[in-house]
Amino acid sequence: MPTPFERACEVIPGGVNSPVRAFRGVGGTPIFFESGSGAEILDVEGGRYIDYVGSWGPLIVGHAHPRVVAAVQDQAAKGTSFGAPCELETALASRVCARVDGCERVRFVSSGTEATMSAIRLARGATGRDELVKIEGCYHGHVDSLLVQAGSGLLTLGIPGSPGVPEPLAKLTHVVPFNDVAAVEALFATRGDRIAGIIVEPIAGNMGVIPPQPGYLAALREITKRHSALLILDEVMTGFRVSPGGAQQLYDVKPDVSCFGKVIGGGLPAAAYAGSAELMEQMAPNGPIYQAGTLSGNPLAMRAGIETLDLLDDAAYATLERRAAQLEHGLAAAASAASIPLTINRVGSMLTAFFYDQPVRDFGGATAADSERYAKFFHGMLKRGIYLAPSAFEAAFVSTAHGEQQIERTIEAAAEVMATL
Ligand code: KE4
Repeated sequence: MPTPFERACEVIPGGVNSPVRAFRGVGGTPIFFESGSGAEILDVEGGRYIDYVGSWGPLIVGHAHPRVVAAVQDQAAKGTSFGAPCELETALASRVCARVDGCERVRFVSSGTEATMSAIRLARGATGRDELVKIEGCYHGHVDSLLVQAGSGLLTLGIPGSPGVPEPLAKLTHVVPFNDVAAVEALFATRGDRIAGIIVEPIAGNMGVIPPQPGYLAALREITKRHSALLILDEVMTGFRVSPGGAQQLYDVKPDVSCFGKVIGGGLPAAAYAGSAELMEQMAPNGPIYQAGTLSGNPLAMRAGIETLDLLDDAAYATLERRAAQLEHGLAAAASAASIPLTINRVGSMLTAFFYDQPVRDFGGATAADSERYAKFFHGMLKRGIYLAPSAFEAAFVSTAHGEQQIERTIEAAAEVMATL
């Protein structure tokens, strides 16, 4: 009898609809899940796990939150999509504008990739410039212009990060290290008048969690302003997670364009890009810059997003902070007891434990960490009913549904596994 993965591999490339799910980063066979409730998920063989992937960030209030389920069920009974304006879009957009200082207009799309793709088109269209700057190790979805990697040597010109990305397009994107202001200054000194904008995860989450160094985001803001380029903060992961107003509120930096996703859809396909009225009204239909989408602002996703944001009150953020701190401290204590070098980077309810004895402040640090040891840790935890990201270069997410006992159980499991590493 073929396994679920074998059957999937017969009809889906690699058996998965997104590569990171394939367990290539940790080895082994991906688990097929069939249900989730609160902080726990059930696989098709009845295995139960405490879940720290949370669908890669959207499930900040846990799986199948009763209020989210009820809202989606209620909406589904009224029809799933109109392809026409619906007041739910206004309701969610208004919540975003109320929470995020400087957001006066919000355009919904269906994925974080669409949000960042639209944001860079807006930057290019609004400035009339073609070049972009991205940060090494930051991921913004599979946008051609952002699937580029650092060029060779001192050259910052991007080279394709994937076959299918045309070299001439990749060359328009410069790649500089995270937390390196001098590299940005030097780049703008020579090409500032050709750069449309910088896109950055304000807290890196796709090379593992790496917070910005003090002053880094403010420096990006100052340099882009000085060169009339746009600052795009990709808050697809951090938005509404690390604070009510996202990382930009936490670090008091105001971008020209913000990208949101994950939490804003509450587990359904919704994402957005947002900014001032002056800038955003340059998008069609009022402006000439084109972007569109059949299911943009989908009513089901709007309802799930509204319910999720409405559940994220001050008490919820306090709970997220308390539980994530409990996990961080417990993991650190377990590593110390086992004499295992561990660097934990955490901002609010997103964290990464690097098997490394130095601080991790950029891509070089993240890739110097011991990813093989992480793979062993991952499987040891899996055996003990704890589901972590199947990659050393991702974030673990704590939700409001993770209770103290579940965190304690996670820490006990970590202590057992670390003793075997
Ligand atoms: P999506 O197109 O996957 O909705 O969003 C792309 C994206 C944009 N910006 C940031 C900061 C992101 O983290 C992401 C997507 N994150 C990955 C994992 N960290 C999603 C998981 C996957 O690719 O399957």
